[in-house]
Amino acid sequence: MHMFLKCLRNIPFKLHHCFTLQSRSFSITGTGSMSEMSAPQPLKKQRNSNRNIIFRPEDTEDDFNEHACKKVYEKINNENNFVVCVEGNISCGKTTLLNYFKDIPTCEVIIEPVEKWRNVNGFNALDLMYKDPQRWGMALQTYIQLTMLQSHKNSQNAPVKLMERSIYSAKYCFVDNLYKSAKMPEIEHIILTEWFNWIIKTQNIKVDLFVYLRTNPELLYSRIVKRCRNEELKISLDYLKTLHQLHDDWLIHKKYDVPAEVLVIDANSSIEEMQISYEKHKNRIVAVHTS
Ligand code: TTP
Ligand code: MG
Repeated sequence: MHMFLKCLRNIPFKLHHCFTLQSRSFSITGTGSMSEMSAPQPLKKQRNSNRNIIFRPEDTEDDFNEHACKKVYEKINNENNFVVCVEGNISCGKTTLLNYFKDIPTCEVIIEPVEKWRNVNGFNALDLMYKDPQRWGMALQTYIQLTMLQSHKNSQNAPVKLMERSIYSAKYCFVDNLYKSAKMPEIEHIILTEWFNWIIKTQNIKVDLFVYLRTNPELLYSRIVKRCRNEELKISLDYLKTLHQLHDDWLIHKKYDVPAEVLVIDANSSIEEMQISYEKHKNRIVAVHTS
């Protein structure tokens, strides 16, 4: 609690912000930092069902990000738990971004359950899928859909929950790609889609912001070769280009449902340069200033 209050003291308040931690609620209004504020007021809970999609292709990255940032603050103002899903092609740096923010006290980080996919009671479902997608694509994607649902539904223990991927990218990018590339029979695609639609309709999956780490497939290919995850040695540049297009179609061209704002970050730089970019976007992603 002490750490949390210390952290709140440094938040710049242009708007009205509300956070809840465990049973305590705070409402903070004004234009200075919290240290200049009067004692915290009890939180009046408000709900906002507005899920506007705000990206416009003509926006520059900064225009767009400013717009997204305003929406993010409005969400935090209206709902005191905030969920961010970090998206992007294989090896674009999602885990690295999550690790970078994991020590912020107001932030809870959920790393993708890829280790579970590599060990399903002793079976490596990821490896099986790469070796024979026609045979094992359905099994892997069913399991991924389950584990992503579990990550979404885990109780939230901090004001900001930062997740690697979402149930949406598993469906719109990976499941649909298997089907479109004739590696998944139609009946399996229909069944997975029915499952997905039912989950979305009934399970109240909350996402407030997608952070899209957009990276050139050529660069991803060289990173995948370097990091050398055994299962992924079969990945081709063409596969990465197709997935890149699907992420763009979903998060930029909005060809599929995008149930939250999208913040696009160019992720083509070195880790050191990316850290500068994370700092630049920190307030937008985790909605706190700790510096
Ligand atoms: P990613 O979900 O892209 O995770 P990553 O750890 O590789 O990415 P980053 O370096 O940015 O943190 O992929 C993990 C592996 O799982 C990868 O081989 C692709 C595969 N995968 C599927 O086959 N189907 C899916 O639905 C998902 C989400 C991943
Ligand atoms: Mg990862």
